[in-house]
Amino acid sequence: MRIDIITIFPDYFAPLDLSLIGKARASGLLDIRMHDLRSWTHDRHNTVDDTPYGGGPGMVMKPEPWGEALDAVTADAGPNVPRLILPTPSGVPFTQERADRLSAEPWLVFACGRYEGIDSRVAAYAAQQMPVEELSIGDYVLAGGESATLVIVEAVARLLPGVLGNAESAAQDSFAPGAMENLVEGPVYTKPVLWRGQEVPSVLLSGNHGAVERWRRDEALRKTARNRPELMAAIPADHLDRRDQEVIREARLQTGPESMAD
Ligand code: JQB
Repeated sequence: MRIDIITIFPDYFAPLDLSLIGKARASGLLDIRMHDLRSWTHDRHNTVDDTPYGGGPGMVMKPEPWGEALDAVTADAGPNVPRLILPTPSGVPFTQERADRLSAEPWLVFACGRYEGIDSRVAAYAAQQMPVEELSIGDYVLAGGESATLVIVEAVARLLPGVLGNAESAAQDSFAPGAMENLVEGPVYTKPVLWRGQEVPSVLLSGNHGAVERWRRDEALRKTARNRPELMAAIPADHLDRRDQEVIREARLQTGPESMAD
């Protein structure tokens, strides 16, 4: 997969040299290219922002450097067109399902805004040339699109064949299609069996795979009920066996049906 990232802070992406993604790049599985938006400015101060029409606080990114950047980055590929990702707090929620779909794309371009965002004509122009997705990584306000881009690139890259060491792992993640529905992961343990007075739950040492799987599901249900009541509510009733229902009822008695999140 090829990924181009357009930003006024190319240094922000130094982490993409590390770990899984760094290795995938070194091996040629991932071709990530950073571009400094200011290289498509023409004034002495490399200006990328201006005051907002209609007034209001802050600055807005000027369309001209973005237009030139998108033209240049998408030019060197003949008939191939990339998918443009625009991280923005007003975007469609980025989910594991979106990560899966993006991981099947051959070429993604990320446009990282700053200030109060990018002049809206840039997205409209880009949409005439290529598929465009405005995505949000969550309901909080960041200072720019760079950290959101890092999040999306990591979530997508780890799904590429050969990037994750163990091909099994990605399929078993919480939120992965076909994982334990939409349950969060329960607790995990490794050696030593006794650490600072705490023992690993004995069922995990029992060698009884059926019992281990049942216990893991119990713990996942408990943690989901506690931390993510909205995920719990979305599980179809016919996906819950009698033991599931018992575990959930117990979890609700522990904290009460509403105040579970805190
Ligand atoms: C500028 C961004 C996010 C990109 C994602 C997420 O956009 C703004 N609007 C009002 C005030 C401040 C900003 C800052 N800003 C470009 C930009 C924020 C992405 C962003 C995002 N994806 N929160 N914030 N989930």
